[in-house]
This record gives sequence, structure tokens and C-alpha cells, in this order.
Amino acid sequence: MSKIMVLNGPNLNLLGSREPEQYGHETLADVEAMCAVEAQRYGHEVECRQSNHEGVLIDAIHEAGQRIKAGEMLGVVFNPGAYTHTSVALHDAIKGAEVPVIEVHISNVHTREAFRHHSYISPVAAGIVVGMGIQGYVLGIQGLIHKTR
Ligand code: CA2
Repeated sequence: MSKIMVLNGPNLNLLGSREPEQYGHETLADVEAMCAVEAQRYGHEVECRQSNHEGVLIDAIHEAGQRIKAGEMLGVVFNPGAYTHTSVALHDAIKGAEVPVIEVHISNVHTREAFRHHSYISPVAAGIVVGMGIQGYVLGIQGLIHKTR
């Protein structure tokens, strides 16, 4: 059974604790539980990670790349948080490791501050889900399965 990595970047561990108008009331644990249920519907298992550190996220992408090549993993559903708008290093990691990544944003970044309108991740993403709330992770899992079939 191949796995799906659900990877969350900085501050997403705070989900459900503040800014509910932007990110809803559900916690990261709720999101991860939803992802597990969705993946299971298609016979897959999720592996959920969250880090506030860019290098740890890069290492996770590299690891996913190796496990995809070994046939153990399908790809990554990734909310890079604010690193979306700053990280050339994550862009390079996704491109270099040849990882199918579905980029997910809970909020509609295009209706927010101008600095959130640009993503370094989108040009190397296999797909993008924006502004669908935490349901975006479920859509991201469906999209990844569809794209890698
Ligand atoms: O909309 C998204 O999913 C974002 O990736 C969330 C990031 C933000 O920097 C991106 O522009 C868009 C921020 C995640 C912070 O999450 C919090 C959750 C609850 C309380 C505080 C922060």
C-alpha cells in the first residue's frame, strides 16, 4: 500500500487556536484525521508531518522523493504556510527530488495581502487547492491520487 505524505509548514500547529475567521475552528489533529479517512477510501495510508523549520520540510521532501522512487509513496499534499511566499529552497527541493506535490492553502491567499499572492511552490506543484478551508486537504488527496494513477 503506497503512502501519502501530508506535510504542514510553519504555524499550522496553531490551527484551531487563533484566527478562526481565516483558518476555521478545526485543529491540525482534526485535519490529519480527515486526511487519514480520505486516503483510506482509496486504499492508501497517510503519514502526517508538521514543522516550523524550513530545513526539516526540505528533508521531508527529499525523503518523499526517495520513497516515491522505491514505490512506497505516491506524493505529498503540502501546505508550506508562509514559506510559500519566501522559499526558493523548497521550490528547488520539490523540483530536484521530482516529487508530485499538491499545494494546499486553507485561505484564499489571492484575496489577502499582496505578499501572499506569489508562490514559489506553485510553478513546481502538480496541482494547487486554494481557499477551500480544511476541505482543501481532502481535495488535495483526491487530486494527488488522480494525478499519479
Ligand atoms: O491559507 C493557508 O493555508 C496559508 O498557507 C496559511 C499560512 C499563511 O502564511 C499563508 O499565506 C496561507 C499561515 C499559517 C498560520 O496558521 C495559523 C493558524 C492559526 C493561528 C495562527 C496561525
